[in-house]
Amino acid sequence: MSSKLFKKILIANRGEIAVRVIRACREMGIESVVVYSDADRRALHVRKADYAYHIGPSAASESYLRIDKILEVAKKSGAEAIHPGYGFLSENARFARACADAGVKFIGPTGDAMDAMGSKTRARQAMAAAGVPMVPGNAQGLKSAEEAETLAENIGYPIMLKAAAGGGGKGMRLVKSKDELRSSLEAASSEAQRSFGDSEVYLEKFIVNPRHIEMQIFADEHGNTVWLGERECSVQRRHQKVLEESPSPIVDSDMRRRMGEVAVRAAQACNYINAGTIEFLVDEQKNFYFLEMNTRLQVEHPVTELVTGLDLVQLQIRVASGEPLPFKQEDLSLRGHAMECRVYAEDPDNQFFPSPGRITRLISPSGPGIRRDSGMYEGWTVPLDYDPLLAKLISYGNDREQCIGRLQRALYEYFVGGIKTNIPLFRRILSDPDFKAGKLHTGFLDRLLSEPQIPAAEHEERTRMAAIAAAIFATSEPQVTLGKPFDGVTYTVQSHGKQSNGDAGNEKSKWKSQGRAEAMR
Ligand code: MV4
Repeated sequence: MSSKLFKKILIANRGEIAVRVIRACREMGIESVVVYSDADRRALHVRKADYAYHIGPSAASESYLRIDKILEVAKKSGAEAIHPGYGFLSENARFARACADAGVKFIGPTGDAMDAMGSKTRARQAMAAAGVPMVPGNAQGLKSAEEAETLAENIGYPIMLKAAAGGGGKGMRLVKSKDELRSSLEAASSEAQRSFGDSEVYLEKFIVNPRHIEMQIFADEHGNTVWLGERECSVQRRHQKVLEESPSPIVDSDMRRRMGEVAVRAAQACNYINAGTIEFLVDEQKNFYFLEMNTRLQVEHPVTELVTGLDLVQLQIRVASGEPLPFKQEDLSLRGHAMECRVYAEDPDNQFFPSPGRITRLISPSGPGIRRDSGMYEGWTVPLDYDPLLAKLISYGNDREQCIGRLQRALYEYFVGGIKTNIPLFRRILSDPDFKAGKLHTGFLDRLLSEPQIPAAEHEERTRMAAIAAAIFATSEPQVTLGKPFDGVTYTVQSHGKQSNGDAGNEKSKWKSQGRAEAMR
């Protein structure tokens, strides 16, 4: 089977995803080549790869987005295939075609499949033809305000205007009544023109408090397409995902199979190959509607890996080298629960401003059910030039409760010094009653962030008191539990018999108590 596999792969990306692909290559006995910019001379992916080539200045437009430079490195290094990761050139149809023209295999779908899904109106037309359920609306660009008024009247307000070329909420407008329609149409259309160079706007019924749930699919070059379960991605801020999990707390096996079959049909409708994701909006009655397709491996792929037991990056490489999928739909089973926190270099106490700088101290969690996909290391300086995703902390458990418990525990172990990260935000999310009950929608995080939180000073004071109390009690009691000082976390101290014999002056036991007190923080 492995005789046809590539010998050398170029990774056209950086950060944790470049490291993730290097790991897959190494496990498969494939050599890895990476590219890097000025800002990334000391980046982790450069240190971990077998070969690294400098391709230009820090600005992505002068380095990671330069098709010519990347293909030149492919040629020079003798790489037979390119993995694009996510972001950068991963969904660029021109790049996929340029790779094909240069005789380098693009590890992903064809440029034609990307184009078919790139425009939302075109995707809606193709999905309608394939019988994929969609939010009521139109599939052509709006030609006039009169046309928009007639369509909106038929669908019923509130409606949503969306840019055909859109994504990430740009060029999107909620319209509650007819008298807002004209001005919103103008605003959406000029924002679309400014953002995407394409003013085309269409219209959909507005879904109240939707969930964002997506289905992973995989297709080989031999006509086999499978679905690999869903990811619940409703915990978002400004259209940026913050936490994802699989399975979704509201999807049962029947709904999962129906969503999976629809997703496979959607993929087949555009002759899709390799890893892809169908995004759905799910309303409060659990109806699901096609939203868009992501034609790449996604940031949150690890949660699917953990519940399926598959290595999606290795599977991408195998499929790109022409191998058939090594299983059928009926061979797959989903087990347990997985959850991912996206650790960003940003300050949740200061409007999530980016927090670049040197990582002076790094203490990373591990232990049962914990996986970390990280692009940082102690002593490294986080650059300002790129997306601030530092690492992903992923937990796995037999069920959602165990998964959350392990993640909470790992978050308390995590310490990143020198810069601000959003780690404290996850502690808040995971202890929220609605979150724990699985009551999520796309407005969940905005609601949480609008509520007052326990002031940091009070939190620190409680933690400090707990640590001091633990250190004192540790010398006298066999085991002390100090209630719940914060967020439901119990501070427990294990005491050893030998230390509790009143030998307070013993230097060694004093050090040990301090060590434990420190560990409580
Ligand atoms: C919607 C919607 C409600 N109704 N469409 C936002 C980003 C874009 N990809 C789709 N988005 C939405 N489309 C209809 N017809 C609500 C959203 C939406 C949203 C969707 C997914 C994840 C987070 C979101 C946050 C706000 C709004």
